[in-house]
Amino acid sequence: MSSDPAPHLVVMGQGYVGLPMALRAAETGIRVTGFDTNETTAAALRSGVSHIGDVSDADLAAGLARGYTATSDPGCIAEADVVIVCVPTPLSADGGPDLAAVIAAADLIGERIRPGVLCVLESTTYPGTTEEVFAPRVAGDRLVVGESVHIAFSPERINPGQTEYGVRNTPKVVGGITPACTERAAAFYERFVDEVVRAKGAREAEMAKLLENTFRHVNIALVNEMVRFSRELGIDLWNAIDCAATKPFGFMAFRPGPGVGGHCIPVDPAYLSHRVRAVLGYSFRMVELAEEVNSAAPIYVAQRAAEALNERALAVNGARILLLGVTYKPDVADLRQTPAEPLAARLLEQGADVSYHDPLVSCWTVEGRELCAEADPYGAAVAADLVVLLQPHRAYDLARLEATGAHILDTRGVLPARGTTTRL
Ligand code: SAJ
Repeated sequence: MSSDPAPHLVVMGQGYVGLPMALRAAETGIRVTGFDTNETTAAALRSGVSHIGDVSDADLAAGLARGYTATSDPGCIAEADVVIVCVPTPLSADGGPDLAAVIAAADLIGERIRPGVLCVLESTTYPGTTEEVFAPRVAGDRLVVGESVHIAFSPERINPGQTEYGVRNTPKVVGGITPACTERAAAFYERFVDEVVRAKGAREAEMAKLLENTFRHVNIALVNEMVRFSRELGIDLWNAIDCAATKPFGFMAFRPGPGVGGHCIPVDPAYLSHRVRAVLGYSFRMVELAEEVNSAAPIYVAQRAAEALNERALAVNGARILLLGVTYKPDVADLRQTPAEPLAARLLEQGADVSYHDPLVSCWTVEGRELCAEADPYGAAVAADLVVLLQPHRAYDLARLEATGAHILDTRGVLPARGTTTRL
């Protein structure tokens, strides 16, 4: 732990990454200002109202009591000793990186910071972004990186919806533009993170994050492809995975599903494959194939739904189909890139009467059509011609669902494959 006087930290972006980070730092006596371009967000935070599911109003109140504050005035950057940038890095329309928020933040910093400041980018991006895009805007021709300004990259590792790992106990990878930048950033994070891992440089830290999530994307695609031919071979892949998962080393279980959603897994690998193609002129084939397999998963579910109805001489056209769990993963109220959307669109296109239930989604629109939200999933299951279980939220009583006797297509392998339940 450092004995230096507590610095003034400005965290740019007060979303699911920036806000928990700001409040953790404030716990250790660091003076923290949360900057967000959205004044409505900043005002709500100042008033003690959290817009982040994993941050309670009580957590926020404790931060405010320790001196945390929020603002949309970039003037706060001029008083910062440390600036951490936690802004979104979505995909652009052409599937490449959209660094607009990173560039805007870097420009705001470059216009205001005093000499001697540490700036860290946490937004997930392709290797080279910190050095080629972020640092030049921050330092400009006014400051010298590694001397009058220190710049590093440190990937965010916030995992929405789970509480076992938080900012403090998730190891923090840090890589600087120069060794001095690495050391300065590491020393700063050591004030409020239990374990800090020094990368060789910013590019290695950027790549570490993309490796973490590309690893998931590719392995999810592996089982999403295997589940298709396993079924045709008469093999229960779900059981095979459970068996393989008993291996105490050298294996990590991933399971088939209706597709890969969220703002991390389907996005981060695309940053890498786009960079490889843009700089080196050839494709990162594993990622491109994984994207092909995973993006086809919702359509495969629609095909399996048609097969399940067909077994009872029912057509998709006119069938009452109930989707259970439409968020991108269980117990997270987030619809970003949810595979439920392309699935619902395909079923609607085929003439199905689609309704849904999700305890976390009160209103859901697919391609401009607001779908009926069922109040009672079990009663709706009985009335449906087919139930498609997408996300097994903890709120669902799966035994009760099975006991309804409804015809269920289980896309997660969480129900016994018997009676009127069939698996993907
Ligand atoms: N999925 C499958 N099969 C699996 C695992 C996931 O189909 O075996 C699907 C999920 O349903 C979801 C998508 O893939 O639609 C992504 O799931 P995820 O479990 O990877 O959840 P995310 O997107 O919230 O990923 C985050 C990541 N955290 C950060 O980037 C900081 C990831 O690195 C974490 O490993 C992951 O949470 C986690 O472990 O929950």
